[in-house]
Amino acid sequence: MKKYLKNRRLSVSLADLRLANPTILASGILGYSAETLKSIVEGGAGAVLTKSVGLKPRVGYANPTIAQTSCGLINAMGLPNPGIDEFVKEIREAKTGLNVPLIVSIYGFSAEEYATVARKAVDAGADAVELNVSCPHVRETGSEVGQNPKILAEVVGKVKAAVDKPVIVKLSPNVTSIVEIAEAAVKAGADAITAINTVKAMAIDTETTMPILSNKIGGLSGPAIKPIAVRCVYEIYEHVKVPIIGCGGIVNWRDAVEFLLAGASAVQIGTAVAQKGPNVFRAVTRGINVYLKRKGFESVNKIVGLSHRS
Ligand code: RRO
Repeated sequence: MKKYLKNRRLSVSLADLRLANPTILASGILGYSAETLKSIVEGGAGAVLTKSVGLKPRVGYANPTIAQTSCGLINAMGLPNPGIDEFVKEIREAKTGLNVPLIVSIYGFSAEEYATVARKAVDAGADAVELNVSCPHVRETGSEVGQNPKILAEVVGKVKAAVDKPVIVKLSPNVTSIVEIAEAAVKAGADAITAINTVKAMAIDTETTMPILSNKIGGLSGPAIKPIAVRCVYEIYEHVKVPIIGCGGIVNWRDAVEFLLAGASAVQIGTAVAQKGPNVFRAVTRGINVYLKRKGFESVNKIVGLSHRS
């Protein structure tokens, strides 16, 4: 293991999880295979997250599912996944020899479905589950759960009762008050909050005069959404006590540090991995280490929420 991965300055505790550094592969990037998750760990990630998996297989939307814009990617994949019963094989294989926590992202079309999928993922070896209550464009799941505090509380409560591993809840920015939603999740037992999923968006082809995505509307990711995500983390940090994982547009160490200062205990990297490859984790971690040393901070923890001091 590389020296900086054993560096105490960089290690963080997140709910019950211990990470050698605060960078995590965001859900939805690079699909499902155990092989690709291992390549992300070799790239220096402190933990890995799978794409969202549900009770039954889903093919997702027809192409085009991705639109490249001048300021980021818009996707509407439509939750394609093999279903949890098939996916448990990948979880078991990914766990073999994996020296970082494996978090499985899950979704359902009812609270019971979320709980069943969570239980199967944990039984197969997941170290934690992240509840996708924030996919911006699949009906009757995702943000339809995460925009309604009552339904969200029911989902979180059922999953908490079903598993004995940390339950992380990934929130949508497409709400009036993300603080109200975060509070509902924590009150129902969430061990950590991830902020944020993609921002509802669309792109239109001026030649065909039609929406580019087959689903018309999708979710924007990449640097354009970073200031929105930092604001969400900052607001949530002022109101809830559980750890927050920042997500949205992180490309380099400075972006990551901004999230930590806003109140995140760790960060997820997504779109930048698709564009720069797995070594982005190593580059971001090295940059955080140099920053902490230069500023005289003995650990990542010392800068979490530092921008809130008066
Ligand atoms: O699969 C998707 O289309 C998708 C998901 Br599950 C999500 O959570 N966020 C997103 O932008 N796309």
